[in-house]
Amino acid sequence: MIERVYVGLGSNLADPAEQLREAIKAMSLLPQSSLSGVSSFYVSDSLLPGQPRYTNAVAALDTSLPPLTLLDALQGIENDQGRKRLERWGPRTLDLDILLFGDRLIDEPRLKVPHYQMQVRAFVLYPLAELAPGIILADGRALNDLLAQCPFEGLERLPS
Ligand code: A4P
Ligand code: MG
Repeated sequence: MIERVYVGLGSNLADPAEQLREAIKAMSLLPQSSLSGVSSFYVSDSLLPGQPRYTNAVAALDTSLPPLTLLDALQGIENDQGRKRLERWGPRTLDLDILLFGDRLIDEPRLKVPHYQMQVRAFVLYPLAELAPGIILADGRALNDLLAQCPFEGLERLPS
């Protein structure tokens, strides 16, 4: 079964936009998968003070990989791009989060989907809306309602 997955990308070190482009190329080479869209890139302040600004985007992937296999593959891409998991929440060259996985609700120790914080993150919701306008999440929430609660303020969309 092929399912549509939305992956959030973020970077705030080592030329973030280039990190995102490399990650997108790597995702396009994943087995049993095809990349079907990439949003604009957006720049915003870190949620945590004292860190460089982040560049974020969302990619759409059609895949028949099972969720944990895809998570392993995405973590492999993070590691290949030099991410050091020294501190949780620390600055990172690349963070790949599975936002939505078809119409699944996943609650496993290593994987929670929909991503637990997406509803409060403009840098996730606005790029997602470019690829999936009007989508209803597996838990019944409407993206449009989440957008209405989450101001665009503070996001800068980079020209493509
Ligand atoms: N995990 C559980 N669910 C998922 C999922 N849906 N997708 C587990 C991916 N991973 C998931 O993640 C920790 C563990 O979460 C993984 O081992 C996986 O099994 P991590 O990537 O190792 O750690 P992290 O990135 O430090 O934590 P997290 O929670 O992903 O960090 P956040 O919440 O993404 O915060 N400001 C702006 N403007 N833009 C940003 O992108 N990002 C952060 C990092 C802070 N501020 C930011 C941004
Ligand atoms: Mg993460």
